[in-house]
Amino acid sequence: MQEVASVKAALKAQQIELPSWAFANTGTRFKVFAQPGVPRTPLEKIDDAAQVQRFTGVAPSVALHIPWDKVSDYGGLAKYAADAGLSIGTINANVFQDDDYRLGSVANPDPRVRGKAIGALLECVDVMDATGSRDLKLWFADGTNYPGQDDIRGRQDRLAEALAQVYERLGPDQRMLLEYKFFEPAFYTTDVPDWGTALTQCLATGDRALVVVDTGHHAPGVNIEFIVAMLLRAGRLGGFDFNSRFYADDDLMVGAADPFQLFRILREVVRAGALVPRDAGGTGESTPGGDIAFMLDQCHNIEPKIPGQIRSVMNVQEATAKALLVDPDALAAAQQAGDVLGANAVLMDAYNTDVRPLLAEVRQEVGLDPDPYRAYLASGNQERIIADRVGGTPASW
Ligand code: RM4
Ligand code: MN
Repeated sequence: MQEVASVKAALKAQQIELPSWAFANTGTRFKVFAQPGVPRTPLEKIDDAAQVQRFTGVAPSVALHIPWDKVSDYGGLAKYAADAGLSIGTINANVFQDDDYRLGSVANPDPRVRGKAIGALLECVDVMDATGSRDLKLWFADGTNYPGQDDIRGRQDRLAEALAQVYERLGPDQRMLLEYKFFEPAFYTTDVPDWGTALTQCLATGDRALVVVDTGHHAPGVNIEFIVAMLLRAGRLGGFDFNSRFYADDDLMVGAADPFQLFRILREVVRAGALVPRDAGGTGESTPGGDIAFMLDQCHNIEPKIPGQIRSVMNVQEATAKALLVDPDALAAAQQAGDVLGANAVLMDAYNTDVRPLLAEVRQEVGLDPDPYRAYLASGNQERIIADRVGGTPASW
């Protein structure tokens, strides 16, 4: 069995990053349902993220999306976050919501549009400099809808050129995270559709170009933990965008659709000793490719947003605790002996453990309420923001 003390230490050292956009009004292409009390400004999004951190204690950073979180003073924004006990996490570049990007951004056939997109990415690096953010996350909506529409290889060349140009601008401690997604909004080819393409582009770009696995960005049935194991082995896993999907890129709460898959993914992370960041204590050690950013990338379209984020963090913690409970010696022995059922049982024993009491203890040991979700509901914050945030324009897509 795993030492309870080391499991607890790892759970206390775990860090999960919150997406600023999770607190905004979001929806499908059919309807965005507005919710009362939604933040009107990036500062109010930080206030909401601070609530999640206040009750969970493992969510100390918030990711921004530019231009959704555009402000005139990024240093001031970072200071505001620091005063709220948070740091600014990953900077997400949005080069998909401008008319110019109809045929793509960095892979667009028009050099003028490519230049504009690269300019937007370089601006994100300025934001990183001003906020102290480490990671630039790139997701491109680029692709084509019809066979013959554009040259598949030419688009890869344009993409490579853009990545190289932006990489060049990064500071020595900054990283580029490249995210893939198999389709949507493009329906025929997508320029970064899978981990093979993302990894190939990263390898050509540089050591600090790493792949991001968004759990919702795969075809049904894809073995995501296998991809995670491969990227970890190559030292090229930069981070996760956690969410769940029943069908496509559903952006539902992580652990809601398939907690077993989440466990299997986190088990590979634990197996690689990559759970907790460098210098954070606990049992993990960093991988050669650098630390892994554990980010949520979700939309709470019909459920309340702060509680949705708290529930998501708790879901990641539960899957992590189970992954930490896998007995590596018993597993290795069973694998070595060719004991198929025995090896599987080691994993399933861990997965089937009710880890909620353990997590309640962990929280109490660091002075938190054992049940962050109920504690938040009882705190009165939801009523307060609903009463306070009247007027203005709620943040939305
Ligand atoms: C994309 C991708 C990005 C996220 C945007 C909102 O599908 O997952 O990570 O920033 O959506
Ligand atoms: Mn994502």
